[in-house]
Amino acid sequence: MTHIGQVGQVETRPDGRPPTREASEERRSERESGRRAIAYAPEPGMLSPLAPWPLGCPGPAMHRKPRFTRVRTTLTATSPDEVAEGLTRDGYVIVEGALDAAAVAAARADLLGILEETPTGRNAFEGFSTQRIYALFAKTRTFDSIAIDPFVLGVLERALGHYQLSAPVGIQIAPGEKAQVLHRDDSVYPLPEPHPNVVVNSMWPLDDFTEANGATRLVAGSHRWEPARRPEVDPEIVVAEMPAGSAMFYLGSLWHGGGANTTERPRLGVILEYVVSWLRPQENHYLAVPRSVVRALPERLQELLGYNIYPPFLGYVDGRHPRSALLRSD
Ligand SMILES: O=C(O)CCC(=O)C(=O)O
Repeated sequence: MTHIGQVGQVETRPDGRPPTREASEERRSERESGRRAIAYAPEPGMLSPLAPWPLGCPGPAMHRKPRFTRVRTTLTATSPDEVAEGLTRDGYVIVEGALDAAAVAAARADLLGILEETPTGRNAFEGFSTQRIYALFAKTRTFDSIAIDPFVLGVLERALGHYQLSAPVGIQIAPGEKAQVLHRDDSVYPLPEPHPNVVVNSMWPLDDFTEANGATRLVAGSHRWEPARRPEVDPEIVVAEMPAGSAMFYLGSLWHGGGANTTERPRLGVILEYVVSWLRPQENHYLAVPRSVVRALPERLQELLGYNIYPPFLGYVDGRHPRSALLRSD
């Protein structure tokens, strides 16, 4: 495939330096008013906003310590059709060379600046040595063109039909971080199993992902498991080792998790998670991304951030298409 995020498509400053963060003033005031991090702090025993099991509970895959057979992945695809076929068959697909080196460098530079002001995780699921950049589209313009790239949208159309962004998050796993509990991204939705695909995630590594630095771990084929099966005993774990600039697509029903980082250097990647338009996205983009920022985005990205309807009229605002809310001054 062609490079998705070529330099020309990534916004740069007039002098060619890495992208500015248009929302930096917004962020500063958000930080000062304490609004930046997710304000919801559940009590132990309550449902975590990020894990479908009570906080303090080890999670479904940890009740019995799994032993892993490690397999390195070699799956690659070059067209949305191939990716869609791979998702159906294996639950995940890697596309190498999706971003060129300059796009990776620009994205890294931008996110590294944001990470300087980003806290580490508050629970084992987020990762106590992991930083997560939530509200990504309020903080960087680096992923605008990637989120709406025709290749990416072609994959989503095939796998989900009508979709929107759910959870766009930068994830930096620092040295010493433990492996994240295996989980399914779509388990936040209380849907009976089996159900059609409702979530597709994409991982954009900005460092080479290796087993040692915490490459994502996947249980290949687990999206086809019978309901209630858990990866408790000898799951065959695929380690998604891939060069920076790759794109990995995986279904929300695939068991997976971030790996442990046993190296001396952090591992940076970005997930752009999408969900069908008839379900609530994980992040509330209306509140996460200021309307002044959304107004300046490409229309397709506005739609993916929720300024759209699921036909015929799910999501209307005052009887109108939600795009009309962007035209109002309030
Ligand atoms: O960072 C990774 O490799 C995966 C993270 C993940 O699955 C998650 O946080 O839900």
